[in-house]
Amino acid sequence: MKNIENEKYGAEQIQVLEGLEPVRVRPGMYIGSTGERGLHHIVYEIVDNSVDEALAGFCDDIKVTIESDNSITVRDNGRGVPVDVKEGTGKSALEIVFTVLHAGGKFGGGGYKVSGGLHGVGASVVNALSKKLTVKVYKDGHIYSQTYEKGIPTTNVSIIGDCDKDEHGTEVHFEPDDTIFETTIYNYDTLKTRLRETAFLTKGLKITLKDLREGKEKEKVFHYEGGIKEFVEFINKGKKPVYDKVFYCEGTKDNILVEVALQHNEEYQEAIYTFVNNINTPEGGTHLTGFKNALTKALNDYAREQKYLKESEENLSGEDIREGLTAIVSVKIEDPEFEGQTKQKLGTSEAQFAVQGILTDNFKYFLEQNPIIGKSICEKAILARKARDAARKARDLTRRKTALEGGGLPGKLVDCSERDAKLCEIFIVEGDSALGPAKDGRDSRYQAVMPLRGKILNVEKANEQRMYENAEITGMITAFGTGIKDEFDIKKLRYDKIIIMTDADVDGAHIATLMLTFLYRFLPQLIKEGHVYIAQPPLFKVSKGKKFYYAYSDAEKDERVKELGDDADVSRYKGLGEMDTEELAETTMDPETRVLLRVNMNDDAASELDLTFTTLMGDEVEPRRVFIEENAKYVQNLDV
Ligand code: TTJ
Repeated sequence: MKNIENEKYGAEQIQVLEGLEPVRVRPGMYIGSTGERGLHHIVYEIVDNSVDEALAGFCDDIKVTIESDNSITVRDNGRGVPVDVKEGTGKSALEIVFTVLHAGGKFGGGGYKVSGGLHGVGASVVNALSKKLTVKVYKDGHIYSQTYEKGIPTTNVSIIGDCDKDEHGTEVHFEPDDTIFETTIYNYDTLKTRLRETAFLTKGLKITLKDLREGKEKEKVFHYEGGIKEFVEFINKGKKPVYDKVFYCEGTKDNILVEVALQHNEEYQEAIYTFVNNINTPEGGTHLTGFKNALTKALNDYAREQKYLKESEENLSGEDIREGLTAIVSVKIEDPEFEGQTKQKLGTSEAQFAVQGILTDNFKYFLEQNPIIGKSICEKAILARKARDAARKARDLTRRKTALEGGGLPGKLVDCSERDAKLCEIFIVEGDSALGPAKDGRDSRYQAVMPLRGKILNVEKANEQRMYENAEITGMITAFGTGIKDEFDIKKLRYDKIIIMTDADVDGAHIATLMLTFLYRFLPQLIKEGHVYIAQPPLFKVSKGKKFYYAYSDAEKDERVKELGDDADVSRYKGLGEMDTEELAETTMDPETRVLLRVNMNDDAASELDLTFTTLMGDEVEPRRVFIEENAKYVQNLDV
């Protein structure tokens, strides 16, 4: 850490832009949503200020606490937000940071800012959305403090006590406003995943997450001297690495700081996570392009030098080289430019050449220094090429075959009659026993049904060729109509809703998880654009005389029994097949009365497959949904 006396910043550096009313009027515009995601976002918003201080070299310890009342405290050991009065405003810099939109410290050179950047909206937004916020600054032997309610100061900045002369840092405590947020209950695991990622990306920074809520008390420390190198080890844990070492390099070019870490594992998926100023860029951009170019060129050069590739053979493709690759590409840029529809794609062209240059040199050197590793990477890529050629042949064959079968639609599909895709739905049904009631219970104009036999292929574990040989998978792709990979075309989607309908038991949840994994890997656009749903069949029917209720959880069942009296009749549905046509239609299929979960993708933290679920109609959280949420992330560890 640099010495705290080295640099002096003052209130002049704080830029003043506009007032806070719009934030409370349209919170979604500033933090994306007022749901669980937005609630967690405001924590990152505050923490990112401390991370900036760490990136500037003045802070190496951040503590985040979920207090017993679901309020949050963030404390760092940085220089402390300036408290001096900004000329011309009569206000302290501290007050400006917390009450003026887009006010933040401007670093004079060498400062890579996380906060106030791509997603960063600043501390004032968090303040505006908090019932109460208190900030304390520890510096020069004093504790300065100010409090606010809904963003409005309720005290002046004043000294409320003394501290050790050498102590320095900032502490913010806030209570999210429950009239703004749909929920104010924090999820420890959500914060954990994101804070762990932040710690991986900022080597040496120690982040402590503490939960003080009754019955949930726990604490975790994230501190990685190896930074993204340890991140790659973490992601590859539980997979078989092709070689022991993790490649790592760092360098600076054009004032862009570049770090890359990578290691191959024996699986087939590529998992490349890219970051700009610690912010995940799921759409990639120039840094990703530079990475791919360098890797492809360096490995092909090496493979030729070592004669692993014959002169008559073509270069290995980037895709072949990246099979089973886990990589992190992290760049720090002072003023990054973003492009694309959602402004999430890095556009800064210098970043491509910085990553390309630094990686090419370092990776070539690494291969030369580690010939055994070099050989195994080349062999893996050559094998991948062979498998890909075979897969292409299998795919062509599948395509030709379906075309020959007339109309191209799979035989198992029970289609609907409507041709306007916007009105159509397809139910993917587990097992043949549920097919009958589903077929009879549907509205055949708008609802199609397709059965899955047994457990579908776990695409995390299979190579592409096996996928094209799998009838369940190719049948679904054909039925959906969009094609995959280069041929994917959302306009050809034959159903607006793809509804996964499985038994309400562990096997059913597992099948739903495998389905989601398949869709996530091969047709992610369908999830992104909100076409994928999970049906929610009831778990119980509680009846007495002519009166009956369906219940979707144990709690709901108990409530209904209480209502109808202890002599009520309770039947448990073990599977879809146990419901008669009318029951299945009413509870699970009829748009007027059913409950559906819509599947969303969450990319707040990059390294975990994170699917979230929005309930349409009703808000019962039942065990199966929890199972899917838990296991969608870990499906690669499940064996089929
Ligand atoms: C800015 O330049 C002058 C010296 O201090 C720099 C600064 O503001 N550092 C800083 C801010 N460290 N920590 C923060 C901070 C911490 C939290 C938890 C919340 C906010 C808004 C800022």
